Amino acid sequence: MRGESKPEVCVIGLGYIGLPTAAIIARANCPVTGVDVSQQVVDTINRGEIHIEEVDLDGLVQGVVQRGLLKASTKMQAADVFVIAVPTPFMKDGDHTPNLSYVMSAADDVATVLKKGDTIILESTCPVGTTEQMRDRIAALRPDLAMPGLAAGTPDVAIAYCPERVLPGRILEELANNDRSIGGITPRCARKALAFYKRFVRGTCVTTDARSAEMCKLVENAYRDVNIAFANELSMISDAMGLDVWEVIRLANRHPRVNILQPGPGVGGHCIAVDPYFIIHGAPDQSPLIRTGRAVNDAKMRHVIENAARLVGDNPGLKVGCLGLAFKANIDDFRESPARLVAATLARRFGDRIAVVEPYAESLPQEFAGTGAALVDIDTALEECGILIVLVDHDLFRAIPAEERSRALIYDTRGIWPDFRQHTSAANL
Ligand code: SAJ
Repeated sequence: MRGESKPEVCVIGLGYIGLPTAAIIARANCPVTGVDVSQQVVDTINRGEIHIEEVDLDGLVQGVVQRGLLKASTKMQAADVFVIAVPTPFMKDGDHTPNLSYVMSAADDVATVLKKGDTIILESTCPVGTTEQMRDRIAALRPDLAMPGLAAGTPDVAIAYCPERVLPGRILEELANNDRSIGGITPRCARKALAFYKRFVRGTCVTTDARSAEMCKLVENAYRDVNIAFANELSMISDAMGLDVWEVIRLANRHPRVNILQPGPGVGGHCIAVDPYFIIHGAPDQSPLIRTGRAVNDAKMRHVIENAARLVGDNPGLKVGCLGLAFKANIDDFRESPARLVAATLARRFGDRIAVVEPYAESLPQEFAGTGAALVDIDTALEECGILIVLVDHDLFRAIPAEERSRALIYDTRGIWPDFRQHTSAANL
């Protein structure tokens, strides 16, 4: 990459973050190769189509593929800048140990084509220290290249950690406009990564060291998790006391320095419910609050299942409409969703009495198979169901007028129907 010439970029991982990132870099006229392990994903993108739902992403990908700026491949390609955006789940080992195998395998692949002058940027959410671990791994594979922070003198490559902080449904807008933390293994690495992000980010890019940038990403999501836990704890206290939690929060939030988040059926998605464990795993004895936040949000899910099961069990003649499967409003993402878990648990227990309404689903997920539960549209649910359980605050549900749901018993875990809140407290179920 010399002077003002456009760097060739390789984005590894073409999922919810990698594909929009690749497309936005390509829009800035940098030639991008997206690399993914899935041949199907690669073929879809090379046709100018997309495999995920995200506002305006289809048109953008189609445009940059047609202009020859974005192509996809299952094979690693040489480039000037490598952006790694692969998943970092945790292991199902009871300890929530971070699983860095995708990151390290991407690093191994990059090492095969790496050359002097290249920049490697890790974007995946990672435990503190991962970027240095990745550097050490590449150093072992490529002893011919001087790595930053290891040898004296100017290193041959730059390595940085630069997390995204975008919200599903607003990814393209937030990728361009949000501020970013750019953490270099050395200040020189941070400057190299900064020059790259300046090409397509309008938000302020703040440089720091790699470990601080790693922790910053985890802290943002743990902060939100702990704050949602406070709201969820208040909702369970309110249920026990026969109070309307949304009314209490609405009143408290009129204080100029109070801003309580909203309770719900638990916390879902792949970030907020996962990232706090990366902090807990790194400092188990120093993180009781963050650990408790996770426990409270999981307890809220069980609390909702118990309340819903009691309501359904106490009214054996009534059909039940479960409204929503997504992990949050107005998106088509059902992974790690409390709504999906609640609905599936009810389906296993109450079989064909359960009807699920999910405007973003074409069929029910596999765990509903054989339960007798059916996917229905909202009008069918309003006609046939004597019990309605609100699990997701999709706009479609929010807009249902009071008279269309006035005959049903309602359990509104999202607080979208203020006129029916008296039914939501456990004391009234
Ligand atoms: N939720 C509540 N009550 C609230 C807010 C959210 O119950 O008041 C629930 C949602 O229903 C959902 C879960 O929390 O189940 C997570 O939703 P979210 O909107 O808080 O967050 P995500 O997972 O879509 O995106 C988060 C964002 N992080 C922060 O807001 C700190 C986003 O900016 C990050 O980029 C993203 O995680 C990520 O990729 O890490």
